[in-house]
Amino acid sequence: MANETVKAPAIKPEERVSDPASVEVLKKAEKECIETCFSRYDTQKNQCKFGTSGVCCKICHMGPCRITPKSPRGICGADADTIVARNYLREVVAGTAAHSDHGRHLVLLLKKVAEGREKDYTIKDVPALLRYSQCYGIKTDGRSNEEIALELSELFIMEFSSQEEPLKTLRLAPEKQQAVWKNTKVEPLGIDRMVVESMHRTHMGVDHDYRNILKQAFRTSLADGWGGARVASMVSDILFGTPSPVRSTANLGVLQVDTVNIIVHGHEPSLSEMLAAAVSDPEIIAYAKKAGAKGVTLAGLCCTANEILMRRGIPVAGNFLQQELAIITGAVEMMIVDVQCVMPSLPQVAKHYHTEIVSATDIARTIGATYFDFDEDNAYESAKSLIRKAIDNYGKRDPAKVAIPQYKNPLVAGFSVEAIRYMLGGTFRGSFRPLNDAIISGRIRGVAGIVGCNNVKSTSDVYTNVLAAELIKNNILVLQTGCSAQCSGKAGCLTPETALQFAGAGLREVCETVGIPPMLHMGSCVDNVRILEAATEIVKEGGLGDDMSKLPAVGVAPEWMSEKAVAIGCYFVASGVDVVLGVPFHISGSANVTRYLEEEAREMFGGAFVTIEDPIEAAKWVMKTIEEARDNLGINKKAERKLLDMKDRRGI
Ligand code: MSK
Repeated sequence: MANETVKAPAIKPEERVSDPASVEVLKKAEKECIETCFSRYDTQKNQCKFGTSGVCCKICHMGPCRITPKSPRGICGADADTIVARNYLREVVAGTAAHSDHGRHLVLLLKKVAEGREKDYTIKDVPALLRYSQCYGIKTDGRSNEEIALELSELFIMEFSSQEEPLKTLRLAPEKQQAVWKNTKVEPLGIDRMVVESMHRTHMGVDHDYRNILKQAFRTSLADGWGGARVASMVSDILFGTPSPVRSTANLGVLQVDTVNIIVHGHEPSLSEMLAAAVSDPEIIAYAKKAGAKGVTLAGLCCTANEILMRRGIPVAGNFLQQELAIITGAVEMMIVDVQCVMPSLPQVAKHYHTEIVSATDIARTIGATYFDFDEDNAYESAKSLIRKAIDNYGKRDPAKVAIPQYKNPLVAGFSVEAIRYMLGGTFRGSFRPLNDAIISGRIRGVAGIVGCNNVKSTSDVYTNVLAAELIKNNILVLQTGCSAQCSGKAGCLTPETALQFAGAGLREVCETVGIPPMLHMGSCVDNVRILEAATEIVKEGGLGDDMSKLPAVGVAPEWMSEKAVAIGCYFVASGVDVVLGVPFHISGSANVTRYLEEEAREMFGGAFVTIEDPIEAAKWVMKTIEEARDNLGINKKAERKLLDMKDRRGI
């Protein structure tokens, strides 16, 4: 069914997306007149300047008010600083709420497992349970795993509800960071309390001082990074296993023409883990064969993909901007979505094919999607019944509409902090010492975390891939998460074999010795906390300062788009790490807010934001910042900086 409202595209597919699989499918979409986020971007191109500069206030119903030089205050008297800061805090609140609600769901699942109320979920990783329990001083000797898990889950529940006590999880940070948070009065109380208080403070007529509002933004974000997201990551490890290096493949070419293809998309691992287990059940395989398929291919999109990639090596069909494209291959029987980053357009795209969009989460429904009431208490059978429904759709596939691009690349993922520690020193001598020594000696100049989404505002994946290549060439170890890690995976840069060709000599030597790639896939966007965990380990190991703000380390969000990314950026900055944004915040309408986030934050925390929309310029800034940190630490030996030329980049 062609959508006749779609106009001829003004921009070539190659300018919208960079990987060949996406180019191919986008051409198919245009040929079949199917609307995608890319064509809708064309219709939204004259984006509201009041919105992009953050000066539109619709917090009360006297408005909306818009700030201009001629009308510098809204009806209530709020100026641009107040309005921009309030809008910004609300973004941080939404991001924190999203990660933390994900964490809450997992904590409640852990509690049910501990109480023996779950038959299909178990404590899969007992060492993780013991490791994390000991972090909180929970007694482990002589107690059953269930007793320990129950106490840990109850402690985690208190992290959400604590009214007067700061989060206990803050104590996992280096002591200096904890002191900074105490002195600057940004120690968060319970996660839920922070979210509620921030919403209260941004209600009409409450907090109007932009500095006070922005300080609350950092405080709320800490309830995410050193609260809800950190808890989510730890509980995932306990229930589903701590990731360790695993090989897989990425890009739309992981779909297969002769199997039933099921894609899981979103963020939460509880259903996708069960699907990953059930998909190879002999009963399911037999059912698929009876339907005329060779079997069932399960693949992932966005961060649900990362969760099951990291633990099970399930292939990645694509990242954020490929969710509609996956359906347009015509070869997807079912896309099962949970929460976050799921486009409401999916059922609209799916109606051109036989694909069924299934929402398996009551809080995330979309018109046109089937709602499936996933029964967590009978999870395995529930997952199997969903897979059978997908298999039933196989017969409805129209072979004439199927075109799977034959592009996919091998990758290695699964670099949890535990895995990195093990790789650096083995079971008995695992430690971050070899990494610290490599940084001190200058073979590795520093570390960059490259994280975040795709955004239609730039050609997808380009910024991430150019930046990452530039940095490893200059001996900077790259840690990645989220859709950004999937960019590198699709580009073939997440294997030791390919990426080492492009790494600088020092980084290559270390990576070859230890057996790791120079770009490490550390997980989903919730797992950004693993990067902070790694930074904490480096600080604790010694020799590189006693504070994360002193480390030769920078965070970059090249193509970010979600409110979660705003919260993530804030908790990195509040942890002392400079953050480069490839896409600007909606704050340009207030010079004071901009100055606070780009300058004053550094005085408080030792880190700040900078916006650099060009990847080469960003690489130069990261290298400069890392060298300055090395100078300050007194460990610098001058290294040759070599920027990639066009030939190198094309090679990558
Ligand atoms: S899925 S938040 S597009 S990384 Fe985590 Fe990707 Fe960004 Fe969603």
